[in-house]
Amino acid sequence: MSKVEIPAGLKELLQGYTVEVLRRGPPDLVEFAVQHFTRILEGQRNNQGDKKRSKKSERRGVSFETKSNTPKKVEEEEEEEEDTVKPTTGKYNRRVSVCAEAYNPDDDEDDDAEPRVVHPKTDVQRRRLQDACRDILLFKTLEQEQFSEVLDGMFEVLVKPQEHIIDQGDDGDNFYVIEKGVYDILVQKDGVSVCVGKYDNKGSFGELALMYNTPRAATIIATQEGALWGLDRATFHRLIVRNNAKKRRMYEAFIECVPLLKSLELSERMKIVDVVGARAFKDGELLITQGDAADCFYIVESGAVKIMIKNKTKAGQQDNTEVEVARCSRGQYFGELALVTNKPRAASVYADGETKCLVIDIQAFERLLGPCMDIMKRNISQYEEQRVAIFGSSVDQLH
Ligand code: 1OR
Ligand code: 1OR
Repeated sequence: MSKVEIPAGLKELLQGYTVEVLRRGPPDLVEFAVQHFTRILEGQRNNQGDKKRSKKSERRGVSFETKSNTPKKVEEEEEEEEDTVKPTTGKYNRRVSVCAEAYNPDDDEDDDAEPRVVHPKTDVQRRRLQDACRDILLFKTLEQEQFSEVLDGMFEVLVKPQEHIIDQGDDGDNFYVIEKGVYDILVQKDGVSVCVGKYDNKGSFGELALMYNTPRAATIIATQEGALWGLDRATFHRLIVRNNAKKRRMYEAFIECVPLLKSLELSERMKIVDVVGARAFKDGELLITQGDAADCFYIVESGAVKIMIKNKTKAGQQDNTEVEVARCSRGQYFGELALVTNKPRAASVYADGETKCLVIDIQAFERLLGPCMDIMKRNISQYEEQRVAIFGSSVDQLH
């Protein structure tokens, strides 16, 4: 039998790839392998004497200081051409191909050298933009400086009724934040376009194709005149996708021990981390108001919340005092009931001490938490039993 020699370094190479797969949970293993090994190859080439490159990698991940408005040194000029990214402001300025793009945002060392895209705005525009972006979950874990770069990079897009902002299957060009307007979400099912939800004057969309280098997963159509703020793909990558790598490291351990999410694959849990926002609340702060319309779901990261329900008399009259019916602490969730039943919030929720929560919007909740629905529904049926125990059976049903 001929002796098979294992080439030096093979084991380490394969181990490195496996570790990265487990850390990042890429959607496509083959594509990720191409990107992973290409990066290693490029790293090896760069190590072989390219001084300029090694200077760059010293800066990697440290700051975003290299901006287009910073004068470049003569020695860097020859790189400038390949690093220049023209602002993409329209949906028709589409990228031709996305398949060679790196998936691992940590290794996007060239991102630092990319010019910072700035779309000038009037004071009024900037204020409107800031208002529209205040509650955007994807921006909630950015440092102040990154957030202001995002605002600089955004451009206004006015839309007309019936305009397709995004078409399912296309390459991703921009990410959009809604300033105003109502937008239908359509998804192809068995060749038929089905409306699966809508954005009503708030929220954001178009992040998935940019985060995962995938075709657009849904069609988004304006149902009336509206205003959006777009962020081009390169700037989204440089600021948001890179921040996601940090988010994954920050929340990986926590999200692993959230009981509700145990039945998900690691890669599915990481996709949740990619789209969550982190919010901090002061003692006594109101997170949810009973009777309000619902648009998000919460997981307690630290601290605790009190769930309060308006008291009802035996005759079913509501008085304004509230009764504490439950508490949630680290790892527990709340705010699912209204999303599952499509009804107003069934209770008010207050922070009990300084509290931090991860927040997921309704679209991501529906897209990513389907596999946990049975557990949630089982717990919801227990609310009903508790309700009878606390208030008796004469009051309205929760769902
Ligand atoms: P994108 O870049 O893929 C379409 O472009 C965008 O629609 C997508 O990013 C999301 O921001 C947004 N499934 C997939 N994408 C959705 C969904 C969705 N809803 C909004 N988008 N689902 C609907 C959940 C209410 C799941 C459908 C099966
Ligand atoms: P939501 O979207 O309705 C309020 O917003 C949240 O409080 C609700 O989702 C649940 O996640 C959470 N009855 C209703 N909501 C409850 C209850 C509850 N407990 C937690 N929530 N009951 C307490 C059961 C121990 C029944 C009390 C009458």
